[in-house]
Amino acid sequence: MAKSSKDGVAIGAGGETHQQVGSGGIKDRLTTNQGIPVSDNQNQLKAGARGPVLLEDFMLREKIFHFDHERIPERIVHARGSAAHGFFELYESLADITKADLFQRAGEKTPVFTRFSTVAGGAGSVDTPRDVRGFAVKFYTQEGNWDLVGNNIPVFFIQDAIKFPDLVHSVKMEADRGYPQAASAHDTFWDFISLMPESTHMIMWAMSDRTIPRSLRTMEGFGVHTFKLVNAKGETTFVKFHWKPKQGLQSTVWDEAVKIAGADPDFHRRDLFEAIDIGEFPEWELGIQAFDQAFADSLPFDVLDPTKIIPEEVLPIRMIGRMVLDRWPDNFFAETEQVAYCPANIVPGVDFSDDPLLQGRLFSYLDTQKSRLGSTNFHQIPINAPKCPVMNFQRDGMMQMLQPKGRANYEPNSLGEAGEVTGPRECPMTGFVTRPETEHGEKLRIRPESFADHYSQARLFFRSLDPAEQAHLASALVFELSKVGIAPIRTRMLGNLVNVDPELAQRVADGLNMPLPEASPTAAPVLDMDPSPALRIINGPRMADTLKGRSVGVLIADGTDAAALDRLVGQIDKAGGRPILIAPKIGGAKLSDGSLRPADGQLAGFPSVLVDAIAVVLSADGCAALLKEAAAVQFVMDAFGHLKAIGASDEAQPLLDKAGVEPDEGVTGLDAAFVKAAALRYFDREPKLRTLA
Ligand code: HDE
Repeated sequence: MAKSSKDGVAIGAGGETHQQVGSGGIKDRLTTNQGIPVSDNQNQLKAGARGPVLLEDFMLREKIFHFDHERIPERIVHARGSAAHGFFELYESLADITKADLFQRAGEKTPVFTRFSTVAGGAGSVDTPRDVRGFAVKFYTQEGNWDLVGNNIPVFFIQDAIKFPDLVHSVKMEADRGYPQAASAHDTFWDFISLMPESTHMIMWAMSDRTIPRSLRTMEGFGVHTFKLVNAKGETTFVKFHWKPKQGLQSTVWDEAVKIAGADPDFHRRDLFEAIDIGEFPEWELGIQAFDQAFADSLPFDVLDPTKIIPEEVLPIRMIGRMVLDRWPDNFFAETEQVAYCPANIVPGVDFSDDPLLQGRLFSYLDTQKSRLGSTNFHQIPINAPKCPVMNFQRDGMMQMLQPKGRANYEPNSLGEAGEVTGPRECPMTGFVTRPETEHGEKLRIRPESFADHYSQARLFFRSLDPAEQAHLASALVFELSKVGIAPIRTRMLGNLVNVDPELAQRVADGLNMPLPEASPTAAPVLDMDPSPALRIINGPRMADTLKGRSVGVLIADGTDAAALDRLVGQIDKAGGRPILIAPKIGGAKLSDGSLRPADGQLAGFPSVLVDAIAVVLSADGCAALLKEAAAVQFVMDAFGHLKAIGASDEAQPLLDKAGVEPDEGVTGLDAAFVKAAALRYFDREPKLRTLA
């Protein structure tokens, strides 16, 4: 298969022999795509030094022609993404419930390629809008590629695939004006949502802190739909897939997410790259909730409805393995852009359920790849190619990379030497088998009754959250609906929220300064389910509570105490954190011992939104100078406002005072207490700083 090598030499498909450098050529010589050596890559061919360009300049024409076609259509959704290579390692054999090859042998590693994405924005949009994140994993198993194409939220907006184009049209840039980019805070989205009560549960998640993750490394992933596992005896188990980050869960606060968008539009991409680069490999555990039909029947909702979860407290998650991302792609376009995920890519031992959203997806992804990648042969692109043998009689097509030998391009055939069949053959024993199941019923365009409850789990989610998260959620609704110009849409949304929780609806109505309407009609009674603490980020069982893999911005200036700085940096390193020195000038600051300490970031271009905690290590003179720098005051003010830990030298106190820092648990000296404090955020601080709904 074609590969791209580290040194930038493109190696052709069909073997390692065909290189762009040409046979027997000098390894580093520049050539055209036909292998012709290039003598001048700086000047076009002209008639005279100041004359017109000649049409015969095939080198110019080829180079510009290729450049003109460098872009391919971006994904209609999930256009903006970042990806990495890694592996999945199985903890123990799952042979009792599935015959999938990758789940048979404890300790076995399967290569993966994982792409995270935002949904609404274009490929060039920023990393931190309020948006659902895609979480797509391609497992290159020995029995073919299995794609688990999920999101960082376990439910979806709609129940039926036929509504997907409407949903996506409503959230993307509005049809006439072409804005807003990558934002759900606008009329058409909320118009659609307010008319689609089935979206209410997802809206609770979308307005929660889940959609403003601090890092791709600190979010969960979910397969969303119910799938099936099938064992060697043909027995079926229903299953829901979960990815749980070893780094713990963490989100930003809204004001921070907005500011990151300006300070570093590539914040998540850079974070993933840098984590892998320094060997801090992101890791998730894969868990399953496995259940049978009797269990499914006992639930007050339908497991085929993708707007519902099964709370972990009702059915615990069994961790079955771990995924480690340890290698950045060689080339963004070749891999991250050209990777083609498809929920229909499953392997023997895994199967679909009848979830109507999943069933619709089974068509869409293959179809979309044809427009994006241009050919039915996109599976031959290295990032998409299975790492097991691919043998069949599918032939030809645009961009065919393979050169199959022989006459037989059909089966059955009798073209073998002794008149027997030649070429690959089907195998009823090892091939993918769909388990026979009896289906009957009239052809109908209808939603099942069992999908009618649109509010109980929205209520469950809201009531399960920590009070700080509830306030964020309510405030996000106020923010988004305040951007909606058509007032009746807001009123309709408030009517839906009354069904979720009257108190939430009242808080949002107060935040909008609008009267609370009657509850909108419901198709089924709203249930009070037992809260599920596992749904929380803040104070939940998976909240990030370590400095490992996180960054501390250390503000220094001329005169900073060298010994105190070294001590602090040592402590941060020891805790597994990443100290980032920030000074007024990138060349560094002259410390108390006369040495020049280079900076990692320049204060004006490195606001504190880019780090997880800050330390301010200043001398009295250094502090006096920084009191006149808006960027320094803002650095501290934002860290405080974003509920981060602040460690400071005594001499830095005037800067803290000017930035409005008030003492609390998260404000410390530069001793060991700071490193401990730096692992957390201080949500108790928030009500003192901003009015939340
Ligand atoms: Fe997708 N989705 N989707 N989706 N989706 C695409 O496929 C679609 C849905 C998801 O990193 C597209 O290759 C339909 C749910 C991810 O490349 C497209 C429906 C979930 C990615 C498509 C859904 C997802 C996509 C666009 C409703 C979570 C990015 C480009 C029936 C379980 C994968 C492409 C990547 C991408 C269609 C709903 C996740 C158009 C029709 C539910 C993570 O085929």
